[in-house]
Amino acid sequence: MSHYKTNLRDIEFNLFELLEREDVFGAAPYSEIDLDTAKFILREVERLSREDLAESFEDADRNPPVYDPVEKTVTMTPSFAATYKTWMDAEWWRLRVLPELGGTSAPNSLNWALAEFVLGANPALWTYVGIPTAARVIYRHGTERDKKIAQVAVDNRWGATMLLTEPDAGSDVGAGRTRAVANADGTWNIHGVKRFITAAEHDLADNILHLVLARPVGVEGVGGPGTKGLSLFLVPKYHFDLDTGELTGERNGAYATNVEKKMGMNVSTTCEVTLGDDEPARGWLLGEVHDGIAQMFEVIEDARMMVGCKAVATLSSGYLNALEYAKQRVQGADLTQTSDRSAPRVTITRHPDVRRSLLIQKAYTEGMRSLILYTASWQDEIAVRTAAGDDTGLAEAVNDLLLPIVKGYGSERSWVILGTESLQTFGGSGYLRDYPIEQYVRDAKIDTVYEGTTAIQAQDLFFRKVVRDRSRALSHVLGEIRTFAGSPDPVGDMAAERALLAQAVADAEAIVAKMTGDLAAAQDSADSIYRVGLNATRLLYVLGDVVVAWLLLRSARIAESALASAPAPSDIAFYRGKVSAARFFAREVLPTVAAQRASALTVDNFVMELDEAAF
Ligand code: ST9
Repeated sequence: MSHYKTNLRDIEFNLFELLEREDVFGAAPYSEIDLDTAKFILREVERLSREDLAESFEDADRNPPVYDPVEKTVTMTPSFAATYKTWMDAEWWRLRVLPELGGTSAPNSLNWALAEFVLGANPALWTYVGIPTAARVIYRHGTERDKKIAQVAVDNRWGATMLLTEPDAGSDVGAGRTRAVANADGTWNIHGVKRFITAAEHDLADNILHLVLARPVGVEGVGGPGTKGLSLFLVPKYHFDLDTGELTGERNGAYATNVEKKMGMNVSTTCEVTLGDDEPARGWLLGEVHDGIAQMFEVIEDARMMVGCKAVATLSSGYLNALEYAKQRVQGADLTQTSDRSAPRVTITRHPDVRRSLLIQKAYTEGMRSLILYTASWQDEIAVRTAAGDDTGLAEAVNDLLLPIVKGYGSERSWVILGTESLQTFGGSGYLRDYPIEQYVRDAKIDTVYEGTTAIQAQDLFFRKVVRDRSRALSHVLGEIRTFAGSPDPVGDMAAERALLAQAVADAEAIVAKMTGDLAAAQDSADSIYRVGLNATRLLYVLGDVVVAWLLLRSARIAESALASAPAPSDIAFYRGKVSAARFFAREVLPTVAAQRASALTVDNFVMELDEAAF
């Protein structure tokens, strides 16, 4: 039986009842994907993920890929290689490929809904299917030559990687030392060592296209210090004929010189890549312009969305596995009968603390699923507006604002809830390999780390997405939430929860005001910026909780209306669950925002002044 438990009903609720995607599906630029087609694809990918893609999840963890340090090659786990082939042959990945490259343009809201299934079934699979994203970025920024490379890579289903990180350049990408030297024939030779590179070596595809950040040397006006001195190069594992796309059989000098041993995601190879050591590593400058960090960030933004989606996909299956276990596990008597030693034993779903735990798992899972699909709906908006020639400024700003919340908040909350609530529901059994939860926890931890740590997401959120944006997107989103919180509820009885939401918005705004004030004060007293740094992750979590509470309460309002108008009997429990999850989240989580506000206002630089010896 599959480890993977899906929630297609909730995904459809989000797309069609909460986010009204039927207005977008079937219209330009998504005329090929109408509502019926979208529903069919959702059902197909849900089934494929649960029945087929999930199959190698456990085997590939226990029997990870084998690295040969002499040949510098990796032999993948056979069962996982079969899963990869199943997914590639199913062709659904082409919904993410640009139409210009032979793909079908599907709305991002649909694509991220599908991604949840794949990432929940077998999260590492996604890391080997980077080519749709890589090809999109190459096509957008490339010359005719680069577009041809993108086409060849898609047609031949090559692997793709992103090579940013180096041993001494992790969060600080601008500290990278990999160099690029121009050749007379227009190619470049790359020299350096990259670390923590996902999927940089495997035998799943005939070739791998590395997207490499390197610093050009010897060219006037480019290659300076920091991220702005980096350019992006296309460096294949094997050389190929640029006209025909055929592999020449000649190896390029980009080798996996180590594969890391890790806590989880064991089938996703994490490689050290040495470029240009014994043999030259030749590549092409993307678009013949030195704009590497901006180009790479288009890949990074996609990957950050992916990480948030992966985290929530795993939490969702973790919760549903815990729920199934709790419904069967008989242990102890009902709390009202504990003094009666002969009282019947009950399933643990009868115990208050288990109910609390299940409901918080459900609320975070469903609220963060809404967060991801809400963000994706802004990405749909950008595409629709672009196609119509309309201004995309606000849509882009809101998407940018939400991305660090999706990645940073989504990964942190998922990992913590998986470990403290989902695993805990199983008691001692959760610690065993008999159940998938222990692997979920191991596989999910990386989500808070790669693609920019939580601290990086928090800084990105405040400095770039709030301050640099002059709060345009933040004001828009908080304004929407305030309007919702203040509006009457025709059918439900959630006035108290809406009042909690209104208060939480005010608390969040007070934290932003405090941080903005500290930032302004840094002009006179530089160390005032430390206070901003001390509050940054707090703001990330607070805004995440506020947005998630809002989406849950909006969902509850829709569910209450549906319940008031005689829904299908099979839907009654679903809608009641939506209402209860929102109510519970509002009452449990929103009051904590006030406590965060109180703490935020008291942050003090004594933390920074403390002697290291005193830690
Ligand atoms: C990694 C791999 O962790 C994990 C693998 C996951 C699996 C991937 C799955 C596949 C997905 C698809 C992939 C396709 C191909 C690959 C497949 C691989 C499997 N938004 O603030 P400044 C830009 S990889 C947009 O001054 P600093 C912008 O151009 C490692 N752009 O920064 C800006 O210029 P301007 C992941 C942004 O102080 C310029 O950068 N590593 C954003 O110089 C400079 O900005 C990380 O994520 C943004 N949010 O540098 C690094 N931010 O201002 C984490 C910056 O003029 N570190 N730009 O617009 C950071 O993000 C740092 O904050 C820093 C700081 C490097 C940006």
